[in-house]
Amino acid sequence: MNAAENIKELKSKIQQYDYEYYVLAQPSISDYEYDQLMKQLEELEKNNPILITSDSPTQRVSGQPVKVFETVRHRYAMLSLANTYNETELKEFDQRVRSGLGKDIPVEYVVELKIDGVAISLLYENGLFVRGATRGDAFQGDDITTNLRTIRSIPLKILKTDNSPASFEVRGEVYLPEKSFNQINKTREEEGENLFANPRNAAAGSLKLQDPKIAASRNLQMFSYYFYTEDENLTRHFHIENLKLLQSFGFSVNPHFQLCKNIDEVIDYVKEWEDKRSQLAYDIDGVVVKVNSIRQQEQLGATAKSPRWAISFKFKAQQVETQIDAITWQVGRTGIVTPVAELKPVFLAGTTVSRATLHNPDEIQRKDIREGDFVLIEKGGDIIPKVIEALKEKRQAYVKDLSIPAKCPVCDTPLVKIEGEVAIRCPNPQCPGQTARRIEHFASRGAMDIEGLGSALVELLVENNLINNIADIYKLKKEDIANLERMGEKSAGNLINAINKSKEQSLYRLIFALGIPYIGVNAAKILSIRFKSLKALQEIDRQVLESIDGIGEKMAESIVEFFNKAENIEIINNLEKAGLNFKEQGGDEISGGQLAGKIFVLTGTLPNLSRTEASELIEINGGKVTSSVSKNTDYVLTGDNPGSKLKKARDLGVEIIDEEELLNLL
Ligand code: 0OX
Repeated sequence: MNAAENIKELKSKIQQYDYEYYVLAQPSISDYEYDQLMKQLEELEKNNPILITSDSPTQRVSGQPVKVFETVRHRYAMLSLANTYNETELKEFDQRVRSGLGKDIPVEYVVELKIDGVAISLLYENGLFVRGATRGDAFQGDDITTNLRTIRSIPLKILKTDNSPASFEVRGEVYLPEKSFNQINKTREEEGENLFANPRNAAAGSLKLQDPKIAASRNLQMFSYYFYTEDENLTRHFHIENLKLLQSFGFSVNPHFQLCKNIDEVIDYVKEWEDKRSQLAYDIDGVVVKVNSIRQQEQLGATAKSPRWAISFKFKAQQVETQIDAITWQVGRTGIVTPVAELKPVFLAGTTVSRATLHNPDEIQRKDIREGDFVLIEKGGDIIPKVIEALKEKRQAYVKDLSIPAKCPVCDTPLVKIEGEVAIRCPNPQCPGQTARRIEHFASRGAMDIEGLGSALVELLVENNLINNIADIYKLKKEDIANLERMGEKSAGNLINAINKSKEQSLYRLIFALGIPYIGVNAAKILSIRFKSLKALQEIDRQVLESIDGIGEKMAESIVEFFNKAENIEIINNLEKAGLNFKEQGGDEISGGQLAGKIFVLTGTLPNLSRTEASELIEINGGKVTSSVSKNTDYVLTGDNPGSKLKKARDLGVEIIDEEELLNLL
């Protein structure tokens, strides 16, 4: 056998073994034998580089790290699913489907588990995986092919079949099994990095990594659940046949799909999985119901947002019972003191939980929660779960009433209760507890994103008097950090690099990072677009702030109060001296909104929004407004009496929208 034949045979063997291992979970050879085959292939390819093809199993991690992902347009819009939450809503969906198709026409449904991951589209040409993208805004997403190629349940080349389609697209969900998620978070904790809140966030973060080598180490997986093709020979008449076709091509299809003759069978399936979900090795957040007949799917069509032939049934958040060992009090960055339930560790939705927030003293009193109580806890989108209720029937006689602290648990300053608010607050701005939380917030991922500066290290730095406020971060020296417990030269060097890198962060992140009470990310974006510099914001008076759409009275008051304090001005001056970016550099910095990367041109008078308001709305949502129409323009927003820009848009075939359509885009 010559090298070419040898390589061909090895590739096909490994492809089959990958399929058995990663898709069927039924390996037929040992890991050792598999590794030997891989080694042989690598060796042969090394000696015959001309014979390396992109579908070779040795080429899953290939290409250089990417700086930015390219935007690609989807062939078929990636619509999202409408949600239902109860039986009645499912029956209403069934009624809508039936009346859409005509009375007495039989309808069958396919039910599938709703995988809680990241929706992805894969494109195949002549049997080869050529491109994969995220959902994005449904019409355009990010090209993340290099990272998707590392996922072993995505075939680089489809398995041999009689029907070799010229071109087709597959939709599916990339997810992270719970075990892998826990491992990733464990490592991140050990290395002082921010933890992922749940497996979905971890999967999304992994897919957006610039380096495919790291993505490959994350053990991402994919379940495929929809098939599109224009190839006449391939179009199956039923969705369930398409799922089987996908399996035969070597895609991993979740095995728990089922055909239902009517909506009652659908409801039975939903109930069955609501109970069984915790047995799975991955998260699901509901069930997806799809009309089985493709013809009927086409007849029903879609609304602007979602198909009319499919719906999701969302499960309630998972709950679990445990016991409160103690209730402790924690000081937040704005001085608010919150009660925290220290729990008997319990496993819930993928992680072991040992603390849960109790929000505020009023909530404890309203729900009558006490130390020693048995409670139900639930996880939302955050890492810290919440206590839903105390199981009063299980309460022991000795459980005592909870006393609300009169003094700050960290600095002993008498606490104050603010008029009209449920919270209690430590009024001492120098409180080390508050300082640590403020610094932690400043460094957090949504703010200045200083990798490695997590809560444990911040506490250590504050305890050792190395930092007393956010500006001190930029005065830290490598030696100061390297001398701390559990830190070495290398991690100290990494931290200094991350701190220096954060100086470039955009203005809205800086405004958010300052931790002005009531100013969240959205308000920070509005302020950065409106005032363009931190110095300008500092000078503004309350009336002007209040007149801005999206900035309420409370926010305006809080901003003015913040900039009136001498200690804050001193910190800001020190941040400026350290060289932080104090200026807004343009709309596209504010990324990640619904209109991310979209270029707009405005013409004419809009019915409700002024020109400035419309521009701000676009920019806050990540879009950019320019003055002249070109082939790069995505949308021309028109109102009454439009100018020549409208004609130019028509000539160039640029999409023309009105105010209502803009609001629909959002
Ligand atoms: C899921 C899931 C999501 C594809 C075409 C219309 C609806 N999260 O598991 N979406 C779909 O179907 C989309 N199916 C699923 N199973």
